[in-house]
Amino acid sequence: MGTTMTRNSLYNAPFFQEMMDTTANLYRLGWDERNGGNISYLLREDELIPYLDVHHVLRTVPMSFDASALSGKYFIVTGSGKYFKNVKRDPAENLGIIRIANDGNSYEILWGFENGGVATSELPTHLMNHMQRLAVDKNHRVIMHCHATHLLAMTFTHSLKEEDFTKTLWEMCTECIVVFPDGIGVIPWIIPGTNEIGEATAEKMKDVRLVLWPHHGVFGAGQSMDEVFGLIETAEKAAQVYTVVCAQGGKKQTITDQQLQDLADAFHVVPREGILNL
Ligand code: 2HA
Ligand code: ZN
Repeated sequence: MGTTMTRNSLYNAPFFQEMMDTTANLYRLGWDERNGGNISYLLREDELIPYLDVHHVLRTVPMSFDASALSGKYFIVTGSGKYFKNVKRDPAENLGIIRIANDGNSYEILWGFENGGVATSELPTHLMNHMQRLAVDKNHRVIMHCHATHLLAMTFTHSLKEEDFTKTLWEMCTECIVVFPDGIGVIPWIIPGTNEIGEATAEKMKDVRLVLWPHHGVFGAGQSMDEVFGLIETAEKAAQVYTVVCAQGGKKQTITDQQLQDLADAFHVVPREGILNL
């Protein structure tokens, strides 16, 4: 590799296109008003090399927690205070590519975050979730946060007990138990952007890929952008159906626990324990 090597435009990289499309979709769906929402996507070095000189560090930014388990790992991340609405128009201002530094207490900006920007205010939760998910799934890659409207609304009107919340979502669309047999986790209300909310969320991520932040939004985890988007979309659709069911006067009949178990068996998934009464 000499100095004459020409690189491909980063804007054509598949992961870059996925970031632009996903932020645009989340905005279009109304789940990321203003600077709401954030995404981080774990990238392999060999995916980046054709597009970026990974030896050229633009800036180093300190962090207030130990992410040494992720040292040397690369992420494309949305920016703090940036609007998903604006990502497609100006990716370099609203997105960044970072590498977790060797000390685990800072990250290096390799591209983007132009004009002094930094990674999302929810970086502690993102990185803690990545560490937790990688510990249980070596193919894990994406953490996504958004303010999905009906899920958020349900945190005002529905029991916040995880078993109750999961059961209601499973009942609202036949697909749900197949898409998230692990159910949904719920943490207490905590100030966003803190290490404390990151730790509480990551603790849940040991067992589930969806975690609800009451009166705020939802976090999803998975192996690809499509998988995580689909996971959040499926739970949000169930919450929307729940909202309509309530508005129509409530359930007259439902998918029974036995039918939910039959679905799980048919699709070879194991439903989280303690939810179905059989
Ligand atoms: O990035 O959504 O939770 C803005 C937020 C904070
Ligand atoms: Zn948020």
